[in-house]
Amino acid sequence: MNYKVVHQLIKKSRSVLISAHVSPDLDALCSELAMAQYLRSLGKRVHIINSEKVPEMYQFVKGSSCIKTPGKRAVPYDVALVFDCGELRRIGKAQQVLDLKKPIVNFDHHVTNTFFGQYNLVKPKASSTAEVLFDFFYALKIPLNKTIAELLYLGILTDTGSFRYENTTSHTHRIAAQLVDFGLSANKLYQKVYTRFSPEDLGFSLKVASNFELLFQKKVVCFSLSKKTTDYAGDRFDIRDHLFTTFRTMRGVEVIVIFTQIGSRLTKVNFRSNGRVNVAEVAGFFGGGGHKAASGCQVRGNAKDVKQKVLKILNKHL
Ligand SMILES: [Mn+2]
Repeated sequence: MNYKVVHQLIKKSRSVLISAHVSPDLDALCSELAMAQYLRSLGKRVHIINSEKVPEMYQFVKGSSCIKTPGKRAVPYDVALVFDCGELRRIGKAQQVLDLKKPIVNFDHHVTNTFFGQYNLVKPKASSTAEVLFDFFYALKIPLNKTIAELLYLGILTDTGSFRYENTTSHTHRIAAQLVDFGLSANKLYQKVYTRFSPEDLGFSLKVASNFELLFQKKVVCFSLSKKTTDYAGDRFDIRDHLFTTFRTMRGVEVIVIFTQIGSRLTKVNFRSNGRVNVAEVAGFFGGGGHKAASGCQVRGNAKDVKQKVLKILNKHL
């Protein structure tokens, strides 16, 4: 890993651009904010520019109000740090502020990463980008503080599904232990992330959940959602996330797949695997990407046709 080279590059720059993927999750946001904290402690000017504003459900994260969306003006910077993106185009509209003459550092953990940076700190075995960033700080003996520890913990907590997914290793737990030692409360952080449904929202989500379909000897749980359903919650909560979390607990289930028709001839497909089936391969077949246990793609066609095509390929991986 080019830790030292990247650190030199950061240290000699005056202004740093930070970005992460569209529809950011907590791993993306918290990695950005943890790095920003460190850079500010070095006296750097930091611009965090994401494609969209921070979703309401993540606005509790300390410092998230400093994250901006691309404006009309160019942002002057010396180096760009991109977090949690398998490909550069995943930063969406933030590409507008990129100056391709300036170096890009790619911090990530997607197996499908394209190594788009001049420097690539990519660890497909890491649970999260927050874990990659922890390793970066650790290797360079950079001291952390409680705020950074909380941010990294949130990234790891959510990308491992609260330390339940296959990407959780002994290394992940050792890092978590070191972070908790900064005096953070695992319970409080858990509550902030997961105890957040209004009675109406939870009722709605459970109603949607009751429309599940079981396929292939009950190994696959399938949902076909309308855009109206996925839009219902706005950015208060992510209904797909809730369905995934709920249905992972069903005995014998290998894969959960959600089809959402997002255009007249465009369907979004999201996969989660309980560990045995590599859903990055299935999404990859349709031009998408992700991780072994969490992936997605967009396929041309209405939900019904896409479902048929995707399930056929998925069946081969069971
Ligand atoms: Mn991630």
